[in-house]
Amino acid sequence: MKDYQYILVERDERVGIVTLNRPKELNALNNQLVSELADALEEFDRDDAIRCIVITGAGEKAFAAGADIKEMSSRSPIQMMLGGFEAWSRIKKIHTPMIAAVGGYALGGGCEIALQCDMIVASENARFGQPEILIGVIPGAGGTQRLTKAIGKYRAMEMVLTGAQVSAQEMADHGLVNRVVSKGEHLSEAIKLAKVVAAQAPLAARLAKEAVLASFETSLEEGLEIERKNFFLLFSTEDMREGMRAFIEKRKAEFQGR
Ligand code: CO8
Repeated sequence: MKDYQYILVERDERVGIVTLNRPKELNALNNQLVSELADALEEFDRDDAIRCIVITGAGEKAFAAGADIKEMSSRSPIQMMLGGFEAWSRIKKIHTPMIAAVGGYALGGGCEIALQCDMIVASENARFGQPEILIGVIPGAGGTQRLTKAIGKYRAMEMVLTGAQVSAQEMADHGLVNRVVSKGEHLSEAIKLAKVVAAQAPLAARLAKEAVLASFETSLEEGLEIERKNFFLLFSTEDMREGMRAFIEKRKAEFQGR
């Protein structure tokens, strides 16, 4: 693992954990932090030993309070375009399932990183929001699209047009948060969930993630086609033979990722 300045990277069995680590600035996402995050996610993605990734924020107050406003405030459009924001697009290319463990604020780009994860576990004190309108801009890393697809037009519109923060429980009621847990328990619960995912056949997990995400991009017919092809493809894996044999022999499957 590389030396990182703004993130912490660790492993717990087959789970890779990345902690956004600028707690004094509420883990505000400067360009270097996002680039380090993308590097760490890609490194885990290439690592066969890692089968699920958890992203969390350091400190009690925030997952991340958004892109670094101080860094952005004097930028021109061209500087924004050339200024290292491409790292945000690398996050969506990660094949390994990712879980956001959210405690405190997940605002702006922080909410958008959580939205790029495949599941969200949140503390009861978590607050989600797209407050960009309050500083004269709009979400730029997927908030208008992924949030809308996750919670529907009317709720997303209210969040994006008013900048209002929404509680973890409300987000769970709207289908965006998988689990609301007691304050401070979000990381341990997310790791617990990640270990369940990590125990599955990893190629099946990757192709399952790809198929679910395809539903956001395609017509039903095309999505069903992707699902069917991925289903058939898994019949080429040793883990499929092992999984089905273990079922028949009434024992626990031992998946090798092949
Ligand atoms: N950027 C920079 N610094 C921040 C940010 C931020 N987003 N959020 C908090 N901080 C800093 C504060 O400036 C403060 O620093 P200092 O002590 O040096 O003054 C420190 O963190 C603590 O913050 P507060 O004193 O403000 O703490 P409070 O508890 O009073 O308030 C809030 C917490 C409500 C979270 C408040 O800090 C806040 O409103 N933050 C800004 C939230 C926001 O507007 N986020 C959206 C930013 S824009 C964005 O995310 C766009 C993403 C686009 C990506 C594009 C990809 C191509």
